[in-house]
Amino acid sequence: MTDRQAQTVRLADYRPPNYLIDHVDLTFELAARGTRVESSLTVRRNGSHDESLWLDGDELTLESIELDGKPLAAEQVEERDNGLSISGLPDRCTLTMVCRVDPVDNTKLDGLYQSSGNFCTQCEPEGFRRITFFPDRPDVLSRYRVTLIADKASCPVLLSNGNPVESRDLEDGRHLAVWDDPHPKPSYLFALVAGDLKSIHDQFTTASGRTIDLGIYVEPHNIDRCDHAMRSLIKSMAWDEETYGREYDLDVFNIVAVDDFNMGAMENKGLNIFNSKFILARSETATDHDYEGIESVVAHEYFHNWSGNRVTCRDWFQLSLKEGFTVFRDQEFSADMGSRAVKRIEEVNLLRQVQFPEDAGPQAHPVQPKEYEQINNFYTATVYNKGAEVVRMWHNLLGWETFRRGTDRYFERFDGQAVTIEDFIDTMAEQADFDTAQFRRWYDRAGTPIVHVKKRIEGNDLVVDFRQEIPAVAGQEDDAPFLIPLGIAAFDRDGKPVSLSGPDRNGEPQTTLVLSKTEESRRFTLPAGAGLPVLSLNRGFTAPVKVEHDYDATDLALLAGSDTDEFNRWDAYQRLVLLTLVERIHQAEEQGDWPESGLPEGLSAAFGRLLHSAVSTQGGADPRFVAECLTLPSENYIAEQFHQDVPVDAIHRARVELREQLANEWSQTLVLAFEKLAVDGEYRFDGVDVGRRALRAQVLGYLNALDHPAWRRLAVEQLEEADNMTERFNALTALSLRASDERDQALEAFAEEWKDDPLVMDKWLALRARMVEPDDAETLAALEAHPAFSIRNPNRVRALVGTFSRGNPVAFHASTGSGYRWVADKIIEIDGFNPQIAARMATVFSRWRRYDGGRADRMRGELERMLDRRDCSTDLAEIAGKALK
Ligand code: 0A1
Ligand code: ZN
Repeated sequence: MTDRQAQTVRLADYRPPNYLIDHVDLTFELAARGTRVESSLTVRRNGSHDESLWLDGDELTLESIELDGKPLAAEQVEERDNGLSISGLPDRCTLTMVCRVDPVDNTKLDGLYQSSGNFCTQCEPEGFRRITFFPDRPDVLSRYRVTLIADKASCPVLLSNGNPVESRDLEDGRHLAVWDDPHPKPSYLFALVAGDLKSIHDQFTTASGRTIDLGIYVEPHNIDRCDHAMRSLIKSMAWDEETYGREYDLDVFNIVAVDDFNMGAMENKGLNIFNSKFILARSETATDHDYEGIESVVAHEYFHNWSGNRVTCRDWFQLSLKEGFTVFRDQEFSADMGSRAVKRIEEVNLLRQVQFPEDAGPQAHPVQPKEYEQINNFYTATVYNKGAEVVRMWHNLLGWETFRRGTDRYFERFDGQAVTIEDFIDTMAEQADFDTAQFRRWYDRAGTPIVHVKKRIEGNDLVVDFRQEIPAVAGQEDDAPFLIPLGIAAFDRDGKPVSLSGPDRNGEPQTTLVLSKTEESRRFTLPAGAGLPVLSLNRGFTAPVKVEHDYDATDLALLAGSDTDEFNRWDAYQRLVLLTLVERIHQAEEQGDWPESGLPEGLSAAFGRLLHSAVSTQGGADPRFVAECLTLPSENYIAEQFHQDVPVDAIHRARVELREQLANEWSQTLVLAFEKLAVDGEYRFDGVDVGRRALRAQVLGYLNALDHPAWRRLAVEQLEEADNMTERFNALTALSLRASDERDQALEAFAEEWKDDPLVMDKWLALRARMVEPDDAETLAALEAHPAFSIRNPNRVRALVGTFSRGNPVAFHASTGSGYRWVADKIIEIDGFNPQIAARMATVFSRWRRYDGGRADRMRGELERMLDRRDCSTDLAEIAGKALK
């Protein structure tokens, strides 16, 4: 077995820090090897005690340590492998230390490292201890002054947090810059960047009239790809002032893009560092989807300046305090910038496809986790996205104005402090007229509640029965009910709204029920003579729950066409598709061979209606919304409908077949739509054009699901003629659906054309990863050996290994186990130099128990192989260990 020490950290064990650090003075003499870090900490005893001061440290070489200018007595310092313990300190003192670190060898991309030869840092959550010894916990807030010294020729740019205060040349060819951050901050928000970068600049004038200098720094060859990020930043700054009354608080705001980054981006105070994927865009190389990602991640990091930085987290169990809230804020920003309904659909898709599965498996944890082994493993969809849903419920239950009063109060009360989820809840609860104690369960109990809904007629009344089912997950078994806000409406057989509790101000008969008991019924009086209506439930996805209701295809088709809630119209259509697919798969299982089934009438008609609505000249539907509807549920989401023995191959087959049937039936209309939706003129990233391109991509995909040279020609023409990556890549994707010479030539030409552009090649790698056939070891080996791939770069790993394991279920789950083996091999290799990424990749094995015996055994075997290594990281060990428990 291993010699690793799994240490569980528990929320219940939280103790305030016994020393505080008011000021931190740092001087860096940067070098690829042997960077010298001098730190001077003003230490203050917190309370009255005689305990030692603990300073975290990881892979550091300590050269010297002094107390108030004198060497520390040897018996006062105890160096352990994870830090320093210092005893016998006065109430106040200054500790000065010199450490050495080797950025060039830092393959974990955590702490101070190099990306393309430039120096950069990542400190959240526990990277600062890899730079210098420090009480590396978010409840120690300090003012930082940072001096950077580096060779001027190779590092002309020197950046850190706060405002620039000095810069000058030194005599030895080096230069120096001093940065001062007046806002006390936890160490995880520290950052520095030094390197050969080019920048674009703009300004923003705040509501109170201060001018902020904005800069975006990138490697010189990317300088023509920064404009969209800058526009996004300026929009975010304006939005946070208008929406939340939050102004920016330093003289400068800088963003740096780096190619090697474990996550999306990081909100370091005044110096956000980004994965270049979320900054760089020009229309020739980035897709609409990339443009949207950039807009929302730039906003997310910017919004953290208040929700995260000014008001920060007491400890890492409070991570969702900043992440859930900030995701909610960035979601609303994006909704305001584009289509609200489409944004909501995307959010719910992510929740259902990533968070619900996480919440149903061995990695399930509450929005506020109660314990962890490796905090890096808790940057999850639950903490981020379910956390955002919980904030959204606060918003929906309180109403915008009251919610805003609550957030004002929260920012005012806790400005400059490190606080807890409890503090947020208490502040919001002051404004609330519902049972906030019961609402708190959303933070404490893992698992997705299921709401079973039944309807019946009693006399003239419609009676709706609700039953909450709270599934047992990851050791949590209590089934006390949640407080669930559930949007509901009813429609008659002609699709007309039926008044439930009297029309509200909009004349809309919908209402939001607040469910709070395990079983409860609601009674509504119906208009005389009304029959049993069709229910529209959880409208707009008011609660992150699963709704179980006995819908038949007729009900769903009716809602798909008539629901006044756009989100639920989409949801009804998706349910209708799922119903058809699941039925076919069950039939196949029962019959023992594949059923000959025609295209169901209702589904076909709904498909045609949607398509027509998008091309009709008068009052047509938003093409973007139609594109979302026509997107078939992913194989993974279909798999979620099966609890045991997931029929991987049947799911694939059913989905492919249905796509062909729909395309066959509607090919004329699809071709018409393809022509009508053409976008003229120069590329514009705006709602109208993005929507047209999105629907056109779906249409081209359906057409190319058919084996027809004419439709392939449409794709090849688009690939050759379009001047933007969105349309070119959509064409390539459509071609990739079937084997053909055109496909092979196009893939090869594309790779040749973009071989020097890593972000574009990531798209290509991901597309290729999706196309790999089961047991095709040769292709996997070729992709791995392809010059575009590098196992050291997280973006490349996500593109190839991530997409193969999550986006190609048939090959990943090949019954021989070849897919599992290949992915596990990669994970083990990656674990040797970047455990965070290895652990993330490994979560795809978590739910092995849902697969048939042979597959389950093989997946379990791979988890054991990952775990049973002497040098398995604690990151990977936590994930694999939980999966095997
Ligand atoms: N706070 C960042 C996410 C982040 C977390 C960890 C990182 O490195 C291990 C990097 C970024 C955000 O929410 O954007
Ligand atoms: Zn965040």
